[in-house]
Amino acid sequence: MLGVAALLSAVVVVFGLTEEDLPLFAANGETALVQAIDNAFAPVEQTIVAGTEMVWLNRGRNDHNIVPEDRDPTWLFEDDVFAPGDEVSYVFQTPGTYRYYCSIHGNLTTGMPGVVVVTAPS
Ligand SMILES: [Cu+2]
Repeated sequence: MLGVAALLSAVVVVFGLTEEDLPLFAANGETALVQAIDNAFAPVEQTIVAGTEMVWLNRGRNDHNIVPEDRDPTWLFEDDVFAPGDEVSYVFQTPGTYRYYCSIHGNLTTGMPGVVVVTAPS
């Protein structure tokens, strides 16, 4: 029995509690929209269920970009600029809080910050 308990705790350590290790949820076919206007994201904060495709649409007259807080290239577009009328999208599969900003018009605290809050499916 002790062996089982030790094994279980080893599994918990291996599949620990960091954000990276939370489960991936498959795309669910739903979309949510954030508009980039001049110069802000609207809404600034968007909450979605994991598996939802986030779409950013540039409704302004300026170019914008989306730079992740952690500069993790696995979830976005760090060096991409999207022009007026263009859109970019990404399916968030892992619950968490994803802060970003437009580096053309600000940083995480001023100018054009945004955040996507991804919750686990119920
Ligand atoms: Cu911008």
